[in-house]
This record gives sequence, C-alpha cells and structure tokens, in this order.
Amino acid sequence: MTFQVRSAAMAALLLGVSAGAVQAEMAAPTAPPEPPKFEAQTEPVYVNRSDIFEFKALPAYSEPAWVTAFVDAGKLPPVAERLPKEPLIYKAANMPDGPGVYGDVMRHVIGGRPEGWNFWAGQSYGWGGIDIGLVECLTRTGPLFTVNSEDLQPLPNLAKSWEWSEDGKTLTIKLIEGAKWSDGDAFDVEDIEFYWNDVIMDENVTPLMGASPATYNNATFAVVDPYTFTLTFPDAFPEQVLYAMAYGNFCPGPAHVLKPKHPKHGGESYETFLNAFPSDFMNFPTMGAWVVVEHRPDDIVVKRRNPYYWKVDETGQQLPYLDEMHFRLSTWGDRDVQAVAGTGDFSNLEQPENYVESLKKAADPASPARLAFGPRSIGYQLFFNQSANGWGEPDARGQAVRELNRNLDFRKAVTYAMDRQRLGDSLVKGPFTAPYAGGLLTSTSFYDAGSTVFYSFDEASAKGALEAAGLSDTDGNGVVNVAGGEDLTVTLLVNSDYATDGNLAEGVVAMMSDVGIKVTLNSLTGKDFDNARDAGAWDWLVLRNNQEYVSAVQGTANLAPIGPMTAVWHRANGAGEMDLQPYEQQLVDAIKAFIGTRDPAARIEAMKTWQKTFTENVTAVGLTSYPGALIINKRFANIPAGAPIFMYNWAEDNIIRERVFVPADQQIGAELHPQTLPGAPGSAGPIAAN
Ligand code: BQZ
Repeated sequence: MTFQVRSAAMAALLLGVSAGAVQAEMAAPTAPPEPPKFEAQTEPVYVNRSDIFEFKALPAYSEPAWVTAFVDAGKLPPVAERLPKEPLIYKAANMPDGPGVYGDVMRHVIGGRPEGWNFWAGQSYGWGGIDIGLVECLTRTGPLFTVNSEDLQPLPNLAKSWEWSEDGKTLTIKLIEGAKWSDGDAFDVEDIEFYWNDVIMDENVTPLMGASPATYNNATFAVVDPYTFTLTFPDAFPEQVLYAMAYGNFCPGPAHVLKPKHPKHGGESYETFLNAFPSDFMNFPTMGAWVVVEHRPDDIVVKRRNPYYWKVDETGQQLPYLDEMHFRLSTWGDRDVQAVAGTGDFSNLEQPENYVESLKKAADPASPARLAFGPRSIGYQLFFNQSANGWGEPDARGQAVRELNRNLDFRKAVTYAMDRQRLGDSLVKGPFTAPYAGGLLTSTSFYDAGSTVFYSFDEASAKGALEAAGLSDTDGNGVVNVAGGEDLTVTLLVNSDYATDGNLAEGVVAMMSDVGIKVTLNSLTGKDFDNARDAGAWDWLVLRNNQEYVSAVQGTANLAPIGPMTAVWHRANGAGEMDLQPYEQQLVDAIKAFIGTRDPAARIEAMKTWQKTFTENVTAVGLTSYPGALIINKRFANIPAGAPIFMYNWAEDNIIRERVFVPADQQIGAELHPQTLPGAPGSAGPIAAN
C-alpha cells in the first residue's frame, strides 16, 4: 500500500515560507463522528446464566464406546469415577441443536507457535484458541455475550460458587469438588495455593497475560479447606474481581507437576522453571477438554479428548463431543483462507484486507463455511511510551521522545495529523471501518459519546500543536527538530504477524511525515513483539485492543497504571518506580473507583470519567475500529447465534467448543489419532486401549 507523501513543509519551502511559520490555532476537539451503520448479521438469544448450565449429580454417565475399551483394559477408572461429585451440566434447552453425538475434529489454523506449556511462567502456546482450551479458569466470561444485562456476572467454572462477607471485604470461593486433571490427579485448593503464592505473589514469575497482585485488587489469600479459599480486600464488594478470575488471569496450573520445578520447592532456578515443559513435552496435564498429544514444529499441534473432563450434557454424556482438535501452525491470514476454502474449520475474520475475498467465497451457496459479522469490536490504537524514569532503558534519543510523549501538545499534534478515514479506507472500503477516538469502543455497554473527546484530522492544527510543543523545522528539511537540533525521529513498534497492523503502521509513518515527524518502523513477530511491548522497548506502539477496550469489565486493571505492570503504555522502571503524570493519576482513580464498587450508577460515572480523561489527554490515538466476522465450517452444530469474534473473550471461548458437535452423517473422518487417549505427562503421545 503506498501513500502520496504530501509534505506541507516542502510546499511551504517552495513558497519561501518556512514550515515553522505555518502558525495555526488548534481546532477545538469535537464529539466523535457517528460510526457508519453496520448491523451485526445475527443477534444472540439472550438468557440468564442459570439457563446455560448447573452443577449437580446425574444418575448415570456415558462416554464414547471406544473409551470404554480403556476401562475394560484397566487403563481408566469407570466414567462415574472420573467425574466430580457434581459435574457441570450444560442444559439442553440452551444448546442451539440440543445434546450432540461423539466424534470428529475441529481444525484450527493459527499464526502463533507454542514456546512450551508453562503458561504460568509466561510461555505462549501460539494463541488462536490453543491456550483457551488448555487453561481453564475459576470463572468464565466468553459466553456472557448471550447473558441478559441485568444478570451480567461472570459464569462459574472451576469456581463453582462464591459468597461475600457481610462487610463485603472477604470473598469465599468454593471449588468444584472431586474434579481431576487429565492425568487423574485431584484438582483442589493446592493448585490455587501454588498459583497464588508461587506465581502471582512471586515477583520473579510473570504469567503469560501479566496477572499480578494489582489484577486482584491486592487481595490477601487464605486456604479454608481442600475445596475452599478466601480473598480479602481493602475495599468492600470489589465484585469486578470476579472478571479477573476468567481466562487469562486466574487459570491455575497443575501444582503436582509445576511445583517441583519451582525454585521455592526444590526447582533449580526460575529459568529452568520457565523451560521445564518445552513444546515437545506431550500430554501436559490440563483441566481443559483436550490434551496436547502431538506437536510437529511449524506444522501442527494435535489434541485428544481429556477422559477426566468434568463437564457433561443433560443426558449424562461426558464432554467434549469432538474427540480431536487440530491447530495447523501457519499464519493468521491463512486461517481466513483455509476457513472459507473448507480445509480449516474456524476463523476470526479480523483483518479487513481479507474481507472482500472472504465474503465473496462465503456467499457461494456451495461454500463449506458460514460467515457472520458481529459488532464493531475490533479497534487499533497508537500508544505513546509515557515513562520518563527508565522503563525500557531508552537511549538519549528515546528519552527525548518520551519527554515529548508526556507533552499533551505533542500528543495532540499526532492525533490531529491522523486521517482515520484514510487509514480505514486503506484496509477496506465500505461500511466496515470507522474513525476511532480511542478509549472504549462504541460497541461497549459502558461507552458514552458525551464523555469521548475527538480531535479530528487537521494538519494545520497538528503543526500548531507541534509549535506549541516547541518543535519546528529549524533547518527546513521537512522534519521538525528537537532541542539539540537533530531531526525528531520516533520508533514505532508493530506486530508483523498481521497485515493489518503493518498497513496501519505504514499509514502512520506517511501521515507523520506530512507534518514533519520522522517515524521508523520496528516490526517484530510473535513473542519478540510481546516481549518488546512488555519491556517498554519502544517509543510508539500500534496495538490491537485487548478485552478491556471492548468490554470495560474484562481486563479492567489494564485501563490505567494502577499497578507496576497493568497499563501497556506506562509501567514501572527496574526499581519498581512509576512516574505518573497528574492525568494518569486521574485514570488510576477512576479505574480504582470502578473496580472498587458494586453500585451500577457509580460504575457508569467512573467509566465516563475514565473515558473523558483518557481521550481528552490523548493517552492513545484511536486509529480505526471495525466489526469482525466468525467463519465456521457448516458441519458444526451448537454454534450460538450472534457469537462475536471478540467481546469478553475470543470466539474460541464464546462458542463453548466442548459442547459443539458434528452430526454422525456429516463427520469427515479427519482424526489423526482415532480412538486414542492422552498418555502419561511427558510420555511420547497418545495411547491406544490395547
Ligand atoms: C484469536 C486469539 C485467541 C493476543 C492473539 C494474538 C497475540 C496477542 C491475541 C485472535 C489471536 C487471534 O490473537 O488473532 O483472532 O484467535 O488469538 O487467543 O494477537 O499476539 O498477544 O492478545 O489474543
């Protein structure tokens, strides 16, 4: 994609007028433009949480016939002994196609790669749903897109129930009783204790999605009994914390295999703990529905059903229905191509560059896949690194940029210089993209246009703002100069795993050049990008939103620097110090107010305050927002209507894969290890009954 680089500075020079003489008042901020109408193609069927599932004992349970052969061979206990006292039972009435049948496989395609299986020490599994199915968490929020707003609270999961004390400062959490890890080891409070004491509270350990004490309102933890623990908080009724117990945060690992590798429990070092379960370690124990039994690097990861999975349907069939899961190790763009072609089964269509082709292919009645757009829940922002006390260890140039990043006039110059319509059109023409003011997305229930400050595209105002920030092109070469006379050069970190991220970054480079800011791209892939992002090794960052900007209630702690590692744009330096600016402190106060109360009106007000403070101060520059589409192969049943690709979580969680099935007459026989089960942790792969 190319841009005509129109340089006003150059034109001004030709007219004998230095760019610096281009004086301009800054245009007044406005309300954000109304996004083009885009109706989600299917609407969810709204229910209450209790309509989806319950925990209770059934008189009898069943399993795939071929699994019984393992019981007969003495390799497995009978199914009733593999299930908890009261399994989680999915209600038939909430299943779009009712109780299913066993068999078949869901073939994912992902753009990431598994580093290893130690999520708790920060290893990535490659995303794309491979980890969502492997780390089950205390609560669950993905399916909340179907829950009535008046009943909106996280769903129970490994935490079967919870209760607040009278004074609202102690939360007592009851775990599901009698559930087992996929290797048969008991799941109980020992797993929670290890997660809390040796992952969350150990400063030398950072789980993959950065959970820290601040994620849980700095609670204190105590064991009550083998299936009960408490969290005690400084404020009353911080109900928000229940969202912070869903995917990505409170997802306990198998203490029986992790603990011995942890340096506090006899392990050699934090380094060896991190690398204790490399990506060729098979059959790593999980509470999830499927276990990794095969990994061919750069080719495929294969999972087989977990015979101890603790969820059933109302007829007593142990879940999951699907016996096998594939994760073809490719690219994110290829995921779209394979899903519409029918060689893959699932994709979150999230790169607008692929929209037209995918829509064309899916419109064919013979297409193997269904494609349905959801709400405008994908958004990109440009963040400024706002630490000036050493986070990321900048050199002199980088430090000078960070000082500028802390200057509101400089941040205003960047947002005035951003032609968001042009950015969106460069990805895809049509009603999809919308200029995005930054902060909460319009598809969020807490979004309030009246609290959203928008600086519309205006190059003259951009130059005026640069002037106000003390920047002008003193040597007339078209680039403004910093105090020491050098050209202002900014590095822009971008994730090269996605075409969209790269295209937006190139658009930013061109638009900044038009107002005299030189931007150089630092394109990194996968974990290198994640590590650079989290280490603060960047000046500016183009980043696709995480859940907090599309739901407000999931990942809320990340909306402000309330802890040393919460806000992506400002983290603590090596000494743990934070040099927050006054407006950032206001963001912290607003988020603490939001997560510290259960009063709906107070929460709405707190989020309005946050949105106004965030957008007025250009904490980040909103770039573009657009709807994603779920592409699912037509043979799958029990896909909930209106499933968004991204809201409280990604669609891999939202569609509840453990209750998805393929009618017997549509199964494609694509299993790579039919009639096998996971082997012992660390053993070579799947095992047969005989
Ligand atoms: C969805 C998702 C499931 C992470 C990842 C990836 C990482 C980020 C983000 C998305 C991928 C897919 O997103 O793009 O459609 O399948 O995996 O986890 O972008 O690089 O760090 O936050 O979720």
